[in-house]
Amino acid sequence: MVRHTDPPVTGPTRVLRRLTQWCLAPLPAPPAALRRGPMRPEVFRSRLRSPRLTSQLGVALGVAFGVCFITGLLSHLIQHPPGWFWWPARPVGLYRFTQGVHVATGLASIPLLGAKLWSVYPHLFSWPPARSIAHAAERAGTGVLVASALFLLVSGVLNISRWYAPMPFFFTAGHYWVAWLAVGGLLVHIGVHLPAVRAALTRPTREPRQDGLSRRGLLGGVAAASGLITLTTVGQTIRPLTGLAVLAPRHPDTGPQGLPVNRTADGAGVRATALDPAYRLRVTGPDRSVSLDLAALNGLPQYTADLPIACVEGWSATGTWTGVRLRDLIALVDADPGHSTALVESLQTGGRYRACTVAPEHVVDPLTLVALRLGGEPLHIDHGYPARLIAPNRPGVLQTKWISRITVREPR
Ligand code: HEM
Ligand SMILES: Nc1nc2c(c(=O)[nH]1)N[C@H]1C(S)=C(S)[C@@H](COP(=O)(O)O)O[C@H]1N2
Ligand SMILES: [Mo]
Repeated sequence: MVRHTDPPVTGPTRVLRRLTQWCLAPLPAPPAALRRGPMRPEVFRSRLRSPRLTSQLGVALGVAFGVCFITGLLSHLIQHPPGWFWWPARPVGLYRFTQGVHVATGLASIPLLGAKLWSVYPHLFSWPPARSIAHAAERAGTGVLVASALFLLVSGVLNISRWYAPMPFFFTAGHYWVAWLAVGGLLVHIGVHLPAVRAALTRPTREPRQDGLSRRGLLGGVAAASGLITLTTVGQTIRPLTGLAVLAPRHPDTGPQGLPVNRTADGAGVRATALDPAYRLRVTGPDRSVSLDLAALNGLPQYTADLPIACVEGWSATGTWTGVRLRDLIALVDADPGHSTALVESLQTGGRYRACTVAPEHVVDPLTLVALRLGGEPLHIDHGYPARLIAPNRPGVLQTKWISRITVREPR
């Protein structure tokens, strides 16, 4: 008779098996030092913590993060459009709305996340820390979710406060990739906990009468905190609420010509070239170019449009802009505006926002202007004198100031 013996296990399989045995083996009791601290039985006394509270906060947070992710992703796609992406020129204020929603839902999430973490943090001290490999993986996933959620809220707030110093990385790239981590973690988290959330939300509650704050009271407090943050910041983009915007980093009516300035002419290093009488705007088409001085630009048909600057940082403000239609400039070099893409470049020689690309939907739109005036006066130098792009439904970073060159490419 032949006896079967398992072949010797080597390499990674052996490591994995060891790890499983280690994880499944009963762990020794936590060290005495910890048992005196947060691992004492009954150390977390609040009767407010319950699966129902955690579930309700979780649903609210999940919705806020979902909206935040979709609006943030949209902003990313508009700024870095892949081939399949199309973004219309109308409605004029759609981006103003979606990015306003992004920043508002992000800010409103802060009290929600605080309360949610408070409701579950005693789990940090449970023993054993993991019951199985699956449980360990689930906890590690939750760790990634918590860390990335905190990162997004903190980096977002630092960015809109224009306090870039604590972020040694490029904000947009860090915020973008961590958003994917958070959403991945969130989907797994929802998958794992959905049955428990369902049960907690459908089970009829008989809450013990207790002194002090009730669950409803706590939820009301969290909702009030979120509401208050929204009310004191959303005025940076909703005009009638501007007076209440005491926590908003930007007020939409402070700045030269009644409009905020993102980067000044001195900051961009363009004061001398912008004021130089030898200034020319050069428009280059596939077959010919024109070079226009300020008098020539002012001699072309002028149009006026009320359009917002909708900064990615969540503030927005409407100005009354007057200037030349981009499509008219493109027609000057015999290109077809409906099928042209325009590269718009600034006098600014460096910097991330010195140039932008204008897709045909925007090029052909009659509201897309190379603006020479704001509120009837020549542009203030900080708003882009002598000429700046202003187009409907577009992030502020794509409204290039101090334009020096337009290069037309056709067909797309
Ligand atoms: C207080 C909270 C938040 C604030 C203040 C905030 C602020 C911002 C700002 C200012 C931008 C524009 C960046 C730029 O284009 O220069 C942005 C983009 C973005 N946000 Fe947030 N955010 C917050 C929370 C979140 C959360 C929770 C998520 C995801 C769940 C998220 C996902 C994104 C994404 C994907 C982008 C696009 C990044 C890119 O253009 O590459 N944000 N956010
Ligand atoms: N050349 C150039 N144009 C630029 C920028 C810049 O840094 N350089 N900043 C952009 C950003 S982020 C915004 S929000 C708008 C703000 O326009 P404003 O300063 O006239 O309000 O200008 C855009 N145009
Ligand atoms: Mo901006």
